Amino acid sequence: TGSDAVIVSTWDFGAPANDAAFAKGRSGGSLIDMVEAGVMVPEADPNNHSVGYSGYPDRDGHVTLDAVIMDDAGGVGAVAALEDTVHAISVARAVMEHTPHTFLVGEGATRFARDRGFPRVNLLTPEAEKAWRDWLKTQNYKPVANSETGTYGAGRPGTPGGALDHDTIGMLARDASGRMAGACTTSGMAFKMRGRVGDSPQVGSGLYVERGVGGATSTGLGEEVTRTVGTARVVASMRHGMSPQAACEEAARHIASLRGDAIKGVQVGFLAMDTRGRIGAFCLLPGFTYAVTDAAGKTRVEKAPSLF
Ligand code: SD4
Repeated sequence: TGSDAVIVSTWDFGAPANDAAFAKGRSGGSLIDMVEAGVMVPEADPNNHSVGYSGYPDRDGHVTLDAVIMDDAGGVGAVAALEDTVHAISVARAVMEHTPHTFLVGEGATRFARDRGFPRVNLLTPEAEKAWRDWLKTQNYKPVANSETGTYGAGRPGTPGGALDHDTIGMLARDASGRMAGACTTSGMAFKMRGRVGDSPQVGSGLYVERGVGGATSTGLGEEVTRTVGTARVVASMRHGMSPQAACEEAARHIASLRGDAIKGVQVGFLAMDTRGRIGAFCLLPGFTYAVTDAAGKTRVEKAPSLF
């Protein structure tokens, strides 16, 4: 039914992340502990080329990470263009908890990570470097829809699960009283311009959580989400009475009507959960999957309906 969902996250690789988040909650962790622990799973996964370690680099060969973490009491921390650090989400959490700010970027974010004791790690694996060198030959910058799903990370540029990956994990968690938190982390679009920041680390675009209402997260081509502040829109619709499902559909339709031909072949997916555990998911193109964990800790992967 979905009415008892406690954790949701984007894509099929969200399933093990949900399980880690659920286990963290079981062992007494807070909602923030849960979403952090959850998204750390794909961040550290060498087979996932779109989040954290082994992410595909920008066009200059640097792996740069974007992440945000948010509770429902105004707590927010984010980083963008973070380098040489595996767990961007934990650095985002440190921004929230140990600085007067909400968002650090680039060199300052990376220096902050070192100051907080996060180890310096080269994120560019030989495999990702090879994909980048292959990409340099053609420099085709067209994103591949749904490159996140299925055999993610297994392929070559231009193949499903291969390249021009722009993928992300966004996660929402709630407790029995309806309090919520969320996290979103990504290495962004493969072979992006240096300095490019997507939707993922931006509050209201990649993630939004509001006390008493619910939360939403997004995936896909970030530019199409930031144009419309997509997840703030989803949550606003929920605040005004729409179901999470109707709210996700409305936000996707809005992008489509605003952008017309410009979003042909472009994927955007929204995933939402309200404080009661009702979920919604909708995307532009078929293929967006998400993972749902219920109150008993059982996790399943679902396919979101699509506009096209
Ligand atoms: C971005 N939205 O950087 C992210 C990428 C993504 O699935 O979600 N990929 O544009």
